[in-house]
Amino acid sequence: METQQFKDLINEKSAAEIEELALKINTLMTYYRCAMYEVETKFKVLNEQLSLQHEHNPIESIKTRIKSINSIYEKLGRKSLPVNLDSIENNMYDVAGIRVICGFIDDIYMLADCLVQQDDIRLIERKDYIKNPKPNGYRSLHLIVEIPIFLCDEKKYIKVEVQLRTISMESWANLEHRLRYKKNLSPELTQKTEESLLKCAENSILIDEKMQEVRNLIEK
Ligand code: 0O2
Repeated sequence: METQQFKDLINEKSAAEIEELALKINTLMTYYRCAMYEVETKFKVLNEQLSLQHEHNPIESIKTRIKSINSIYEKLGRKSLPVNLDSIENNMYDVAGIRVICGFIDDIYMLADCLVQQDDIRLIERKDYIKNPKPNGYRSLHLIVEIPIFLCDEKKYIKVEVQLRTISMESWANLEHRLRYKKNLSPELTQKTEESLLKCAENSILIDEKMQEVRNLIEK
């Protein structure tokens, strides 16, 4: 698919036009990278400030990633959306992604609130898969935000996807992702795997709840 769509994109274009398109794609990806750094910095600042107030760092770690051009084209194609630069800007919400991993569930909501209250942040979408886990057991808080980046001659709002999770949500999601790509499982084994993953997800909820309880007890 990717190859065909890429061919469509550059079809019948001159070398100069292809070069111009490549430059535009690079520029757009740079905007996404800058926006991702801006959001990452905001979380680092919050972590510093909140660690002074609460005597612990709410953030365990932060991961960032920019979606590859191939994955972007693949997703646009899968969703039957036009494959061009405007379509990326208008229809893709997760080109720039940042994942914030916390020790405790309360910290997730506190950090999310602190972020969206900032006056340069526009909240586009909020999906709470912690209160409403996916049927397979997936949990995380997802935010789509827009943040301005300041260029020489303009201010441009860019979308960034933020995923906030606890350590146990992160390890469950990583393992589930790896197992999902194991091919050639029999239907019986697939069903067993799904059931076991759901059990693991239930146990991971218990771990998060217990950890939160222990912290509440200590902080009282
Ligand atoms: P990657 O490489 O992590 O970016 P869409 O994004 O349009 O496909 P939707 O409903 O808008 O779907 O997004 P959703 O499901 O709220 O969140 C998408 C992202 O959340 C995924 O990105 C994963 O990172 C994560 N995610 C959602 N569901 C699951 C799940 O069941 N298991 C795991 N491990 N991760 C999940 P991508 O694009 O799939 O991949």
